[in-house]
Amino acid sequence: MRPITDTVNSSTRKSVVFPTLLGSVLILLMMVVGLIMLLNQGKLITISDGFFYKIMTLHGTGMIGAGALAGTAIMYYFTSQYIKLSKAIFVSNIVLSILGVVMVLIGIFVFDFAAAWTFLYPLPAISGGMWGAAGAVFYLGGMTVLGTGFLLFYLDTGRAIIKKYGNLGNALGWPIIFGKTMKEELPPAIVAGTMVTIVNTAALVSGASVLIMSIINIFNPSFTMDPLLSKNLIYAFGHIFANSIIYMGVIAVYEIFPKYTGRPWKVYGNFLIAWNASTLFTMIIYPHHLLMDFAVPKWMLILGQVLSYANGLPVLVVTAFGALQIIFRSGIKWDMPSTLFFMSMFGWVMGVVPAIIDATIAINHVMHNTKWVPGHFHMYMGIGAVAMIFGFMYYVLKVEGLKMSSYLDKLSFWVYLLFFAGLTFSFLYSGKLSAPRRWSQHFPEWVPADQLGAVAAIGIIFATSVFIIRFAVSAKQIGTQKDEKETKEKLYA
Ligand code: HEM
Ligand SMILES: [Cu+2]
Repeated sequence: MRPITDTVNSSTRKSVVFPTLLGSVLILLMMVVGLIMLLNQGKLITISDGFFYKIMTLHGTGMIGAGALAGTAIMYYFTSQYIKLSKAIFVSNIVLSILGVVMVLIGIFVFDFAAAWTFLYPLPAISGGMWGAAGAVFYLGGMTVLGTGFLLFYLDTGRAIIKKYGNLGNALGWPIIFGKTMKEELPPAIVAGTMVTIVNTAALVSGASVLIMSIINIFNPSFTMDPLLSKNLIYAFGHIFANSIIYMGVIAVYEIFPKYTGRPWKVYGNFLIAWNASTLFTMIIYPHHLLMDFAVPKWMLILGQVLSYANGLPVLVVTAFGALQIIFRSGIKWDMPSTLFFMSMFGWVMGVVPAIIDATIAINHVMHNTKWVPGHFHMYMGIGAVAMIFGFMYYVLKVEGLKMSSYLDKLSFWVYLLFFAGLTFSFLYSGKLSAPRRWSQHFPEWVPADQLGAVAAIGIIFATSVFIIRFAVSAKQIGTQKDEKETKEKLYA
């Protein structure tokens, strides 16, 4: 069997364990929260509406935050082989994330904040008596602290990339696109990492500006802002930041399949053009969240629709085809990391289909604000992005030569895939029945789909627990081996 190794040093390997584990445990807890929401919508339990909106706020915020934290661990891990990143900054992001999460939790559970992760202005300040200033300030402040940690991380990666490649254009392969050669080696991991660095810096700066303006507005209501501008800033932030989780996860896809197949993944013209296009489009297509806002200029909405088609596809195609080419007749060994990563691409491809449907203005007027919307993003988030995080956990066990699978893990893989497909199907089906999203109470016609979703959630929670326990029991041993040779010997044994 081919040995699977990388050139990540043991200290870096050790430092990704905690954020990956923290991210995945938070994801597990948020899944339980999701189950509670479904049980309530499916009339199997009864929680108050106020509590529903609190946990809905928690679930949306927590999933994206936890996914992004684990995503930065993946990005840090693989790009550290090519650029010199600051471990202190990586750790600061983790510390600030924890602080931010605690503030968000206080805002929600101590002071009853429940305006959803979208914190649309002026809702945080005008809650109709549901929560006071303290709840909003803790929540918005917590988000600002979280965002600051991530911003530091991306500024550091940007610095390290520029140090090695001279500028970000080089790291996006502009010389190669224009037919020149580059003296530095340009791995796909760096191209993807550069894209994420650019788009997330833009996302976090827009997010921070609207968060801070909202906080000022709470303390001083005479300071107001244009609600439509604020919505634009919020969705620019939310759209980009959520999508970046997949783009960070894809870094692992580029790194791992070559190791499994012995075939290198080289950058080439169309690959680079795809990533450059996505860099630009990811930042400007967020108006697809505003298709129902008649006050938005029409040209922006059309741009949102057209470029949404153009956005995800190029990178998806170069990634999915690239992977298939590498895998085809390679004699790849299908174990936990390789199957999870393969599934993640499948989930990503599948999830983009209903997403594109929803980004079509004519259809959006009918489907938007139905459960169709959470249906599509649960598909590429759950079967796509989050599966990449689990794949990464198994990969780290594998390079370390630690025990990685038994029949239980393999069973959990299938349970995860089938039940997550079931969950997303139940959401999409609710959408078809016109069940609105974000409603605590559902009409009897919508209830069976919610109950099906709840059953699916239980399977997902079971499988996810198995993945996490597998990683957690061996976590202490990761990064203790000093010598790469030793790892290899273990792998051959
Ligand atoms: C067991 C797995 C999961 C279950 C049972 C679940 C359940 C739910 C439910 C019931 C909703 C509310 C739907 C509605 O509008 O009526 C929701 C919303 C949401 N979920 Fe999940 N979910 C799961 C996994 C995930 C994952 C993996 C992610 C992302 C990484 C995620 C991100 C979100 C987001 C962003 C929202 C939107 C919240 C909002 O509308 O403000 N969920 N989920
Ligand atoms: Cu979007």
